[in-house]
Parts: sequence; C-alpha cells; structure tokens
Amino acid sequence: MLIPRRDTGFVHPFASEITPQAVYQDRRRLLQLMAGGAAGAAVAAWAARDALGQESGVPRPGKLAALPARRSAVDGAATMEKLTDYKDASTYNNFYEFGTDKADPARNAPTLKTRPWTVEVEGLVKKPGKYGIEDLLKLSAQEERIYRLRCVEGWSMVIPWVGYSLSELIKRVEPQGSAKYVEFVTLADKATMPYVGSRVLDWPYVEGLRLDEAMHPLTLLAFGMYGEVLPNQNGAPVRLVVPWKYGFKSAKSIVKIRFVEREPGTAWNKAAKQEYGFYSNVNPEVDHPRWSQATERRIGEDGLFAKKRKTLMFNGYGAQVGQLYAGMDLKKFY
Ligand SMILES: Nc1nc2c(c(=O)[nH]1)N[C@H]1C(S)=C(S)[C@@H](COP(=O)(O)O)O[C@H]1N2
Ligand SMILES: [Mo]
Repeated sequence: MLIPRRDTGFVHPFASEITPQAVYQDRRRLLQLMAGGAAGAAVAAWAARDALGQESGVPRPGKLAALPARRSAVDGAATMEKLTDYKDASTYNNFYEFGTDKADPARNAPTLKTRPWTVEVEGLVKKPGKYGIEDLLKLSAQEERIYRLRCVEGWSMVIPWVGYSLSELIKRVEPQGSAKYVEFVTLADKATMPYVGSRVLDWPYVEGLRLDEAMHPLTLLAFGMYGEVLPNQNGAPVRLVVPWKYGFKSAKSIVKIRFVEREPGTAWNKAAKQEYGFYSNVNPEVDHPRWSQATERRIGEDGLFAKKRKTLMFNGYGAQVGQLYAGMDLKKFY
C-alpha cells in the first residue's frame, strides 16, 4: 500500500481447488426469490441452500467448513449487487504478514494456525475476559451480510460475509464511561507469518475505531464468507469488516480487543501519517496524497481496461453512518 502499484493482473494459484462461484450466485438468487424479496427475513437460507445443493448434485462453493447463517437485515446497499467470485476474493488479498503481493497471502497463509485461538478483551471494560474462538463464534447468531470492501488502492469487491455485529460482544463486556476508542490487535507470529519482522510495517498490525463506530450495527465481527469459515488469507479465524471505511480498517486475525481512552496508533497511520488518517472513511472527495479516490475498479467485473465506477461517499453506506460524523470536517479527519 505504501508503493503505488500498477496492477499486474490476477493470479489464481488454487483455481483448480475451487468450484464455480456461479453455483453459489444462482442459489442465492433463487433463495431471494423464494423469500419473496423480503430482505432480512430470517430465512433458513443456508439450510435451503444445502438442500438445493443435494438435489442438483452441485458441490458446495469451496472446501472449508460450512458456517451457516441467516440473512441479515442490516447490510443494505450492496445486497443486490453481483458478488465477487470466491476465487478472486480469496486469491487477491492484502495481508502483509504474509507478503506484500496480492497473491502472497493465498500462497503463504496456509501455515497460519487458527486453532486453538483466543481473543482477549481488555482495558476499560467492566467484564474483561478471554474468549476461545469456539465460544466467540457462538456468542451471537451468525448472519450473512453482503458488504462492499473498498481498498484505498482503488479496487473493490462485494462479499457475503458471515458474522455478527461487534456491538453484541461490546455490550457483553460493558465498556466503562472512560472508554472512547477500541483498539484491535492482530496476531504477529514470526513462526507462521513470514513477513512479521520485516520493516514494511510495525508489528503487530493494529487498527482502531471510535467506540460509537465500533458499536454501529454495520461493524461486523466476521468468521466466514460465502457460507464457509474464512480462508486464512482473508483473516481467519476472526476479523473485522467495517464497510464504510477503506479496507485496511478491517483488521484480520484479531487476538486482542482493547478499550482505551485515547485514539490508538494504527498500523498505516504509523507507517505513513500524512497518507493514512485514523478515520479512513471512504471519501471520493479526499484524494490520497499520491492518487485520486474518486473511482474504483470492481475486481473480476470491470476488466483491467474497462471504465472504472464512481466511488460512493462512505462506500454507499452514508444513510446508515453519516450521522456518526455530523459536524466533523472530513477533509481534516480523513
Ligand atoms: N492483520 C492484517 N489485517 C489487514 C491487513 C493486513 O495487512 N494485516 N490488510 C488490510 C487491507 S489494506 C485490506 S484492503 C483488507 C483486505 O481484505 P481481503 O484480503 O479479505 O480482501 O484487509 C485489511 N486487514
Ligand atoms: Mo487495503
């Protein structure tokens, strides 16, 4: 992300292992029709999907463990957009612990050990604690949310994530009145992450949100995508997805959630302060110092030389999150 890169095209090292995503798309469409278009109705979507799969003899989308979820009412904007192919979403990644090239995470992340896994909740909360990943998974009902993910580099994807609102966890741990920010610390394990220790970033990779941003129902604690547990390269076993902010705010492979009083230092802010601010809201009107943020390329859909699409304010989630920033100068707080 520090170096403006020209796109070198897509690499699909594991293409042969992944069944066509079209199958998934078709079933979703069918289920939407079956649900009478009632977005958010608690349809047993995944049960139905599996049944459909059995009937038609079509294999499941990938080969990771299924993570059943019901359709959510909160995703909104991107729900009816064409989903990014699973193979693109899982082979075109940013996960610098595994390398800086888009194809590196898929190649190198198989070494990541996602079990056992503990997420520690600490800092200014009444009920700090350690959550084993299995308990964290079951803390609230899993929902499927279709969110856009827009990278600061100028590309975007539309992904059906599986998880629940981070607010479910936050409510349980009862933040103290003095807690104003939430810090997300991710794994930095030299033994399994080849680039930890390299000078490209300060490790561990840390992200942060204001407490009200973290409490917003759109902020998703994600455990899966496309109906399955997350592939390692997408941040297994648990990551954040903050759909109205640039992709880098969505910290992967989280090990600590810490409640603090002051704005935490974050990985990209520390690496290049003048380029990556704390807020990092998707904002087509605020250029990155070295390139424009006015347009984006939808991965897998637009083609390398096709016309780019216009980037939407707050990545299209303005109606839901705009009020969080009322009265703030978003050119100053970028
Ligand atoms: N721990 C960690 N989390 C991370 C990153 C990273 O390098 N390390 N990269 C971020 C960036 S820049 C983006 S765009 C998204 C990419 O998520 P994806 O690979 O699932 O599309 O993850 C974010 N989370
Ligand atoms: Mo990014």
